[in-house]
Amino acid sequence: MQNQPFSLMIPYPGFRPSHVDNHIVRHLSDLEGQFSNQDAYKQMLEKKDVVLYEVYEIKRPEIAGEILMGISIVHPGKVGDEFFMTKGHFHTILDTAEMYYCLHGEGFMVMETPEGESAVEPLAPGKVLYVPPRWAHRSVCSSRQEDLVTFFAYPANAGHNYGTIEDKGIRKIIIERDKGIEIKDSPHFNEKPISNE
Ligand code: PAN
Ligand code: ZN
Repeated sequence: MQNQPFSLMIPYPGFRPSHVDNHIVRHLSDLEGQFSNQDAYKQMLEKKDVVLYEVYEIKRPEIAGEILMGISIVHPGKVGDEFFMTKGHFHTILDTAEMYYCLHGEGFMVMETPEGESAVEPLAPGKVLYVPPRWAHRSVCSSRQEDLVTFFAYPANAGHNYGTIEDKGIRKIIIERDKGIEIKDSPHFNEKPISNE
């Protein structure tokens, strides 16, 4: 791994970085139990295990002092009324922040602390979002046709804790009904994982 200064391009309109070390592709099946309408989830999964989002990572040593960065692309779509989203996580080292810069699309960052505070911040091109230490974060794409594309950077030793959200869910959900886009309390927060049977 180089220890000289380096640069890369994030070309418009594809947004795939010119240098990528790791391409993560997450499917519907990776978010089992996370969408509130489990019947809609099952029906959709029976048809096709669609790709919900992709992450292009630029690797660095996962040690204090380094920064990890990359591009996250959440595709448009819904499970029932609920928009496609990332798994969402706390950082394993809770006291680590993250910054996001929205490059394309429309969406939201859904955030919460272990103490139960929650926040939902709209994302649009040009917006920089600072996720402070201790706040879990999940990106949601709310466009009908366009990907939500964000650039992110965070301390390389942060680590990811997915288990808390997998087990308890997250407090706020983003849905679309006749009235338009709504931010709602999740009906399933803090329940046991929703069974898929
Ligand atoms: C981002 C996220 C990325 C995918 O790099 O990892 O948006 O979301 P999930 O990790 O929740 O699947 C980040 O927040 N890293 O810390
Ligand atoms: Zn993170």
